[in-house]
Amino acid sequence: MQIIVADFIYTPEGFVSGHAVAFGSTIEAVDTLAVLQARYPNAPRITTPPNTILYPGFINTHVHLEFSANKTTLKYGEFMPWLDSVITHREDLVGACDNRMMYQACNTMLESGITSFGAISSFGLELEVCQKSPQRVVFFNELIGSNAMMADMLYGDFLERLNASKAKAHSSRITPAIAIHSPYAVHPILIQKALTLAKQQHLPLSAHLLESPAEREWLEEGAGAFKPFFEQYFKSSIPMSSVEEFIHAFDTYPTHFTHCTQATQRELDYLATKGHSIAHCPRSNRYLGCGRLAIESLKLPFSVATDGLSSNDSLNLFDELRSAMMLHHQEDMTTLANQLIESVTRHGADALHLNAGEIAVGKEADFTLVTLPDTPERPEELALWTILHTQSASGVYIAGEQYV
Ligand code: MCF
Ligand code: FE
Repeated sequence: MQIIVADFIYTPEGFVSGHAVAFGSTIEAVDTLAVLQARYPNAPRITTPPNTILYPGFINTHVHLEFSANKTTLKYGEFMPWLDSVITHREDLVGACDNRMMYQACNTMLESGITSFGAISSFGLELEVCQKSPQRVVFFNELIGSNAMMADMLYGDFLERLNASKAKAHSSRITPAIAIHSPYAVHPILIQKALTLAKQQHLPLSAHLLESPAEREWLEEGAGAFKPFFEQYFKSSIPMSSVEEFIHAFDTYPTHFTHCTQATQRELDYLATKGHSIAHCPRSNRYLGCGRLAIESLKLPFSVATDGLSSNDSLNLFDELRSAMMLHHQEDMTTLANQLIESVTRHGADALHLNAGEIAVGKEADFTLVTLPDTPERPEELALWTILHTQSASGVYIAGEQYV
């Protein structure tokens, strides 16, 4: 048992001062230091620098580690040219991405206070890195493929990867999970099989959804930039699912949908009625020309996430949060900053089925410490100064152990 003291603690009731947290691998108590010292007289005390805020560990719900080698290879600006460049360079990029590079990616996330992340795994190549990384990893095995003739083979390969991640679950902080790539790239037969499995085994589930204008045009009209792409690579010229069919397939299982930048208000409201959530990736959406998710009118929870280096310039969560501040430039600054912090804590934990994301008794002792450069004049601006002034966390704890 240890006791940590900080000038401010981000609790479900808001920022509190004059408090401390007693913890082992989970949080035991949140109270004044005097009360905690009386209750745990032998617990060592951890002090933090002035103007430090104790947050629950931050959660990045959507990242593709296998694409970490990309710097100047993939084409940014518009979705379809990007996707073409992924198809052209995928082998080289994935080949160039070794474990060292993926450790580096995990470490960048750790230094920016990310204690848990959702790894979207296309090939299972990051499994060893995720097993060894100190962070909690929800390992989303990706199911992708539109050719019905190949369905059995693709599903078999997916099951093998899923089982490999299950085998690591006991010796690491990995949770096995499923990612259905998207409505345009996965055959309905495969979608049904994966959904049945996720429901039976209560596995976290995620899917890219309505990311680009081209995706919408293809799903609705079978036209636009996706048409020549599908004709060329898949010898098919009609979409496999409509938007409605795809969305309705998930009705009875809460799913974490990524992007949704091109979803209508009606579709977003429908997703809200079914208990779903959204991974919102501001820089990825900007770099792939996908538009802005109107977070101000969402009725469902969202988490801010980095996506992979395939559509970003860093995996630093503070960079992402600052970008969100710029993208949603019409929002009130302090309100938005508070929403963004909630998105990478409580909402991220809910989306990934983690018992984390809150400084509350019984939750995992995952902490991110942020030290502000000066004394905050107004306490209501703590979230804002956190986002604007921080490049890296001043301390990171996972399961009660210090890593930064
Ligand atoms: O989230 C971004 C953009 N949307 C879709 N896919 C990916 C993203 N970053 C990497 N990807 C991967 C995806 O997992 O790129 C491949 C898939 O393996 C695209 S193939 C349709
Ligand atoms: Fe993605």
